[in-house]
Amino acid sequence: VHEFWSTQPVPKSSEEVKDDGPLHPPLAPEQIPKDPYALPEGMEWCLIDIEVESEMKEFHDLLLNNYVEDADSMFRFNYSLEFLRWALLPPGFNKDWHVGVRSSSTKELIAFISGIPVDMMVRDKKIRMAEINFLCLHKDMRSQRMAPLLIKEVTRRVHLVGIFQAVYTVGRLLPKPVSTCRYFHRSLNPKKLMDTGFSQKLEGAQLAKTVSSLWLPTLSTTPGLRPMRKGDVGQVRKLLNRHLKTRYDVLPVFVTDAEIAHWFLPREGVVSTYVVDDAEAPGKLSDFISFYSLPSSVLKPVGGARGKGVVRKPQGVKPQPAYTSINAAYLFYYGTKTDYGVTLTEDEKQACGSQKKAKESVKNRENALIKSRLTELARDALISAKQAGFDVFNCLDMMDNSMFTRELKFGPGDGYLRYYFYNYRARTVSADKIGFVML
Ligand code: JJ1
Repeated sequence: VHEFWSTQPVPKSSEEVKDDGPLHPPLAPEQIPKDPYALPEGMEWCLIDIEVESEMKEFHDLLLNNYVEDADSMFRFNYSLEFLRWALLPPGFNKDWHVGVRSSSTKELIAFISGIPVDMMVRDKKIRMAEINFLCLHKDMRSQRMAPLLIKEVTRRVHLVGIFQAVYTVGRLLPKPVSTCRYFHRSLNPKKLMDTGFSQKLEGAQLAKTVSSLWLPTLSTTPGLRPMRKGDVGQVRKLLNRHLKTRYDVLPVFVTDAEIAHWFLPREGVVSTYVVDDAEAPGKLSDFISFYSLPSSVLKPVGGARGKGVVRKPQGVKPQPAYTSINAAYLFYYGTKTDYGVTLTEDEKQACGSQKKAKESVKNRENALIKSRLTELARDALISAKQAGFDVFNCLDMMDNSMFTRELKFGPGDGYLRYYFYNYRARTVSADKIGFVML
């Protein structure tokens, strides 16, 4: 069934994984092919230099017309140029991992795959991995068995620097996910979402009721909330690493301040990060939250919409304005202090009856505190996103997100995101233990 994946170091779908570890040991240098894999006649490998504007435009164009769509092909991810630079040029990036394929005759870019390095923790083990993303094949090139070649080629290049594990996410089911997460959506501009077919169309009293229930204030409520600045980098690194390590089983480790600066300092139209600058101890941060901007093109524009960002059908009898794009914010990382100093009095310990019960009781109270803190932070993220003109706020049911999605009126989407490792067999991880966000 899986002509390609059955040849790769990934667990079989049928296999029940009992413990964690590599499927094969590191390869010796002589086991790694020196030359790129052979491409079909008429195609050639190339590198996309992310710092060269013209090459970036070609890459951006490939994604714009050919990248990920929802199940009904109504929307397609539309990553901005600035976003792609952010995603592919983190500290320690490797330019050889920005791999393209061109048509030999026209030199048109017809496929792409990328990797960036990441230090991952999988339960108690720290593993240097390649994070593989933006695998994209031109629509005219589908079903020519090209994806396996791109995957093998990027794998070869990753092997050359002594890395033998990778992490990737896919909407579809392949052998074999380490975790399955579901998308959740929070409407910020419900009418536009209905007009574009993103959410179910409502009318009359139902519409009015929904719109008013989704109302948000214009100002955030957490005292001391402000955009992150350079001087916050060190504290954000500590908050984040601590939060990830104490709460989740699969998580990246941010080793340097340069990585934090790269991933979190606000970039207009790309990533927003807010920190909570404690009023009691000015300059000491207690929490932060971030989200990134990833619009989707509307593939089947329908009439009825009015206002900015609309197109008119040429020479129609009646103008049929329609939206061409949905501005979506996606929850990125957050960190909140994890030590709330919850302790039980002697009497309370007695009442618990056992050590185990007492520990559980502390955990429950801590979780209740984290839940209310995160809910307030996430509500402020919704408020900022709405003020910034986003139409919808998306997240997965990963991390501690399920603590606030219901209260903040997120609803489940029809999309899933599955997490996979290459050459690492790991026991299944529940969505709420995934602490690693892919762009
Ligand atoms: O965006 C997604 N679904 C939307 C649109 C569905 C249109 C019909 N198929 C959706 N909308 C409902 C929103 C509603 C708002 C009010 C509350 C209730 C919900 O469900 C989905 C995610 O749900 N997106 C996709 O399917 C895109 C692909 C996701 C896989 C990404 C793979 C990335 C691989 C690279 O790392």
